[in-house]
Amino acid sequence: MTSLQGKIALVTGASSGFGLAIARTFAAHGARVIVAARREERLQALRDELAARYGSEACAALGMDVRDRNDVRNAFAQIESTGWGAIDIVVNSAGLAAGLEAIQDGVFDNWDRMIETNLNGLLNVTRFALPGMIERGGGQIVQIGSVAGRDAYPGGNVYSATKAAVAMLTRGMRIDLMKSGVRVSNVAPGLAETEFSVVRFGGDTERAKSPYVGIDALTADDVADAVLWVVTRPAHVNIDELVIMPTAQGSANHVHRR
Ligand code: NDP
Ligand code: 8X3
Repeated sequence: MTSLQGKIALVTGASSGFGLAIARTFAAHGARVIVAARREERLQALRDELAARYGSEACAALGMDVRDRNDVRNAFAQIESTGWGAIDIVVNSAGLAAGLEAIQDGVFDNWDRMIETNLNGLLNVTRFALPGMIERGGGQIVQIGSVAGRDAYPGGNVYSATKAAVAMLTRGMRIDLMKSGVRVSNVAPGLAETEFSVVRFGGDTERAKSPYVGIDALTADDVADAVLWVVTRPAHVNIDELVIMPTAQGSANHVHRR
């Protein structure tokens, strides 16, 4: 097992859901975490929380819109200049679904947000993180994919396409990076109750409950636990893909509700 003690981990999407739980879990296991997202007030609160528990060097907060390449470039420059540059682990958790319309009713803005965040955003962060990892002879990138990237479902069209792209990108990265000592993994969860559906349904909190009715959905902590396992394997072990679903979910399309 590889210890996280003293390792530096950058977690995007850390203001909510999986990213938040992953940041807390990593810090609890001794990592120093850089937490990134757009809602900086949430990041500051998380930084204060982790500093109170684990010391002032446990966490750094970094406002960043992953879609904006210059923003990401500047954020990495800031990481470098403040002594947090030797990043060992990146978890690309920033992402979203927007809408659930059939393709013929698709909303262009929603398509753009999903593609720009889930794919371009993940690429931006990964591209700026990799040179340092390669120079240091190792590191790990963990993508948060989805079971939606394995199966299509009604209205999931563009969201599923972004997650299928993440899965294929991870496979391509593995081949490009296998000489470098850098590990790459795709963690693909099923239904998990976070702010994901609130975002998908544009803030409609009632509708956002509907995917989780009659099922014990995954929690963000379940996913953080899986990611912790992925990043604590010995250095010669790469978990290429890890799929995690609620017991009552058989695929992106098959859910047993009570
Ligand atoms: P949440 O909505 O709870 O969290 C999403 C996070 O992404 C937030 O921290 C948000 O922060 C951040 N984010 C969104 N857009 C941007 C952006 N442009 N720049 C920087 N950060 C951004 O959802 P989850 O935690 O559930 O989702 C995390 C990932 O897991 C996503 O990729 C999602 O697709 C995936 N996933 C979710 C599943 C689920 O059922 N919940 C299942 C499978 C995969 P902020 O708004 O502050 O920028
Ligand atoms: C999120 C899971 O099934 O809502 O990626 O698309 S699902």
